[in-house]
Amino acid sequence: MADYDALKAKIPGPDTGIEVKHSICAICSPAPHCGLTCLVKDGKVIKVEGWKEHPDSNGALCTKGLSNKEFLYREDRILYPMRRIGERGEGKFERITWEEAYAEIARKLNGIKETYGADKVAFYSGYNKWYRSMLARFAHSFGSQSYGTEHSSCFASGLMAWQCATGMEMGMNLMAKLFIGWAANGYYSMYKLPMGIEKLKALTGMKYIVVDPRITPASRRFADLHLRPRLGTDGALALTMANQLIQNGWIDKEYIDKHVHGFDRYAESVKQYTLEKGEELTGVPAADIMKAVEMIRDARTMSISESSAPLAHHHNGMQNYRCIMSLLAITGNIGTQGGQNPSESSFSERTTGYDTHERDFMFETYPENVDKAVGADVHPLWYELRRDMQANDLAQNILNQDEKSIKALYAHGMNYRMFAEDGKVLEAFKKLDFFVDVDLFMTDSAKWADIVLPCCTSLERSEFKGYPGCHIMYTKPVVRPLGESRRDVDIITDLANVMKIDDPILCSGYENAVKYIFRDIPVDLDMVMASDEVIKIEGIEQKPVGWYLENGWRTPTGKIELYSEVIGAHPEWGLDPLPTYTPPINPDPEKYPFMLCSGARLPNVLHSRLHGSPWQRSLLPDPMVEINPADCEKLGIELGDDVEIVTSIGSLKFKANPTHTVKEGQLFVYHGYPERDINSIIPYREICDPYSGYPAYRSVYCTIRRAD
Ligand SMILES: Nc1nc2c(c(=O)[nH]1)N[C@H]1C(S)=C(S)[C@@H](COP(=O)(O)OP(=O)(O)OC[C@H]3O[C@@H](n4cnc5c(=O)[nH]c(N)nc54)[C@H](O)[C@@H]3O)O[C@H]1N2
Ligand SMILES: Nc1nc2c(c(=O)[nH]1)N[C@H]1C(S)=C(S)[C@@H](COP(=O)(O)OP(=O)(O)OC[C@H]3O[C@@H](n4cnc5c(=O)[nH]c(N)nc54)[C@H](O)[C@@H]3O)O[C@H]1N2
Ligand SMILES: [Mo]
Repeated sequence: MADYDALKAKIPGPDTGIEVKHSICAICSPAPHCGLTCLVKDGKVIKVEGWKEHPDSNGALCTKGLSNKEFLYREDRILYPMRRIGERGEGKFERITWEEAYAEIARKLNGIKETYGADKVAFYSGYNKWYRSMLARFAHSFGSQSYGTEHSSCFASGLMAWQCATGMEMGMNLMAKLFIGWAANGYYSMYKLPMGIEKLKALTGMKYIVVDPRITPASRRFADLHLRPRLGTDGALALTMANQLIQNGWIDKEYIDKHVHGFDRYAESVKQYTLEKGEELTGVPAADIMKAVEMIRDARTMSISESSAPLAHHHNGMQNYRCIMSLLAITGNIGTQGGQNPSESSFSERTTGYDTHERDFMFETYPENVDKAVGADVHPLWYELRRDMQANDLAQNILNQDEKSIKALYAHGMNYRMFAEDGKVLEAFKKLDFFVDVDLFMTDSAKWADIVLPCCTSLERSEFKGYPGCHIMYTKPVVRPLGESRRDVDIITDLANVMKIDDPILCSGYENAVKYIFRDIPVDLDMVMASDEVIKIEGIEQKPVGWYLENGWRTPTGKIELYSEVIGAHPEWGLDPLPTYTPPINPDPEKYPFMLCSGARLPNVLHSRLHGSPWQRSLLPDPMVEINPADCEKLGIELGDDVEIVTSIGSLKFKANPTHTVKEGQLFVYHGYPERDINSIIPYREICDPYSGYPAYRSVYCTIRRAD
């Protein structure tokens, strides 16, 4: 330690040869993208720590962020463009030049456009966000609506629920008297949120209800009340609470009369959810439901966590979400001080406080007279509200092998293991005429591509990055890109040019595109590009709280819609305009008595990214299933035993991890372990959410037995 301090005191200095440079961590979602201080020697990163002066992360870094060096130098980094020479999936490739790669991609994609139509090419992005506006425009200018992303399983379902209710994206509010952490454990998924909550609880005395079947760090540290419903029954819990609030007159009648559409129909439909029925459906004792209702009555202001995944990953996910958010509508907590308010505008999926022309940039070349985006026929509400591809429907679309089938896939960051029933995705890869994947690593998905292109990490590139409080920065590479790897955005620009796409703005490259996107924002981007600092943009006016209540929401009625007119206008969809509850689907209750939740977050890994990083992997090396000790006793299972989980489409072995943190009858496993791919046994179509198209990763009926 002393040696390190002595070394640090000398930095930067000619005698150490160590330079100090700044960048951002892009391993996890854009919400944090924490600032990094990188120590660089001989052109290599030798250490990464938090950037103390960064206005958003202030020097903090999580375990994932601390492994940026391991991530950058992962052994399977792709260094050159590659062309497949073996069978699909075999992993045999030859090195080619960038020019050869671009020429071949241009020939193949333009050939498919000529023979079958541009709409037979799909464009996809995995979890990464920073290049997405370029990729969407590339797809649209090429002539395809089928641009899709990991939003097909993440974040968009909650957004769609809010689009139905207010027409806008909404954000939670930590200045409420009561906060409900509904399916939220930020300690593992977003460490900055609990840090803020801890401070505010102490400062303002905010009350906190946790709704989570599991005992978690959040429930232990925050919960004034912890409700533990069965997985996927949150809609029933929320409607039971709503019924009590209405029956007891603990709602904001004046606000409802003025601002809420469809209240009478809603009130009528929730009458069936008596306390007894609520307890029966959710497993939460009626007395506890009543305690929560009384806390809402006493609070006056209330906010509820937004859920990108755990509430959405169910057959009834989006409806459950609508049921929960309806509690805010009937208590007068939407668009008010201390309630849920529209999110400050975002750039590149990060809340910033300024409103750019990013969506126009993405959609102004959207092709109209072509086949609709993949999934539009199966999940019409998705298409109505999003206009892009529901990527979960892509495999089936390809396997159908009909006139609507996609022939070629151009992807940045394709990870087939993120999809439920992912064996079908591999089957679909086999059927493609052409498949390109751009990734950092030679992943098990890239091995199925015809051409694999190497991109670079945030430490090797420049990008514009917005932060709350009207901040913007342009990062600088801290080391040269490894091998011949390039920025995703440059690959898209180069291809657009080689393919002769008629779109001068796209073809002029990322920096120019961002200037176009920022054209009405009072900031000189050349100055931002020249600076090493995070810059605050002055002179941006924010809409005052209550503005939308006064001026109308972006819904057909201009009001907060409990009864969605968007859904109501399409009875042929068979979807309910009201927030209603349906139980998760069990194909055979006798055979499948357990409920499986796959994919709650672990602090040390992020999806497929860090299982290959030895340091992170060592923190939880074995794929485990968490199971209640009472269930273990019944089944004769002990810690570390090999057990088998069986669903309607397959079975998989795990090590047993008995724990009181999970409820009886429920099992928790974690996704991302390549050798125990839980998504290989999660059915998709039979149990997916008909509103959003999301997989039901978190409420899969199954059974478990010893694997002797
Ligand atoms: N069972 C189960 N499945 C789930 C979930 C669950 O809870 N349970 N969660 C779902 C959710 S919410 C999400 S968000 C998805 C996430 O799933 P994915 O989108 O698959 O996420 P990753 O595996 O992190 O990233 C995808 C790929 O991007 C590559 N990559 C990393 N950085 C870059 C870059 O800068 N450029 C390019 N081109 N590629 C890069 C990675 O190497 C990886 O191959 O998984 C979903 N799947
Ligand atoms: N370390 C790490 N951080 C991540 C990620 C990662 O992979 N690793 N992924 C990022 C991504 S893409 C996402 S989408 C977010 C997700 O982050 P979060 O939204 O925080 O999601 P989870 O941790 O999956 O789930 C939170 C809690 O919901 C509970 N839960 C699960 N199902 C239900 C249910 O049906 N009802 C209720 N009431 N509770 C339920 C779980 O027990 C869990 O404790 O995390 C992001 N942050
Ligand atoms: Mo996600």
